[in-house]
Amino acid sequence: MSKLTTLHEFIVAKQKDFPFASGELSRLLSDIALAAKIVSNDVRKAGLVDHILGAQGGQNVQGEEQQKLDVVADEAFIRAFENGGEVCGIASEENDDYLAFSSEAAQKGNYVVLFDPLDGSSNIDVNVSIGTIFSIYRRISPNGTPATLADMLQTGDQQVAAGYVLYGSSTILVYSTGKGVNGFTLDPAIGEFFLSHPDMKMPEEGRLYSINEGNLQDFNPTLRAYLDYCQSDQNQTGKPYSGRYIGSLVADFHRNLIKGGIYIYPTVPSAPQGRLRLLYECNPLAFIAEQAGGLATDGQQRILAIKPSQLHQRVGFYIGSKKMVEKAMGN
Ligand code: AFP
Repeated sequence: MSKLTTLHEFIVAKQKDFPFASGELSRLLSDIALAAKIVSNDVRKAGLVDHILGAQGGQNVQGEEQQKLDVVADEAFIRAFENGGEVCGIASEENDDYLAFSSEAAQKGNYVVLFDPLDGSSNIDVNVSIGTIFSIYRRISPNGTPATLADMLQTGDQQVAAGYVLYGSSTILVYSTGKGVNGFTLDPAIGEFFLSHPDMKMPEEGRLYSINEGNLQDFNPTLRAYLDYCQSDQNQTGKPYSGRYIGSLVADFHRNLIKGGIYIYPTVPSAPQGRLRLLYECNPLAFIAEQAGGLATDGQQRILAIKPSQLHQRVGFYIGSKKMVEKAMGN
């Protein structure tokens, strides 16, 4: 039997690859894995809690008010970061403003984390895959002081690590520290992540396209022409591509990463800046995509080169197999 590699073993073995090999980033990644296990456990119970145990006026079995799962996930990750000692502040999809941790220990942390605790949360009630997305930067404010907005508003190219957790038919954690992409599947029986997808590469070409075609009338002519190409037999495969849209970015991205494909959420009149958030949805996935040989743009420029001006900034998003993204942009 070949030896299994746990996430912890893998993180420790790769520690020397990090630009600042003090063990801090390793511990932070382990904190993320711990929070992911807690959230995975909550997600697995969501249907039970919402529809059976909590059917009485939104209360749980102890008579306490049920919290929404995205709030539960947000709190689990914040707790892990605040207690870990490596993170001085966070920004999350769930909170209007960023959070600078107040404890002396946390202010000595060298990292900030930006994350979406539960993306695709409108899918929870219908038992469809959802995910957590995270992005890690070194702080630029002085160590020992509270985290600042400038720590949060760094360009995606400055990320030191990024990743996601997909709560699907199994729970998988995929991350990169800028030296390739690796995926780890959770064994729920023993609560351990094992290396299941080493050195992930995104195929240069694919035949899956993921887009909300309900917005078709609002797409720009270049994008409409690309969709015509996808649906015709004039593309490089000689037959129409397959449309696949889960409406859960992490799940759509993960499938396309493995099989080859493109996910597009363009700017449209109902979302003139785009729908997805630059800092904690697009940047981390763009980092993973590029590390796996794929490409991510806003339709014009690389996502990772965009200088953010706001915490919850939205952008158009084209991500996936390199040649497909280039073609969709009209190149
Ligand atoms: P929710 O978290 O509100 O479900 O949004 C999910 C999401 O951010 C992303 O995961 C989907 O790909 C995208 O929005 C779906 O948006 P549309 O419903 O407009 O297609």
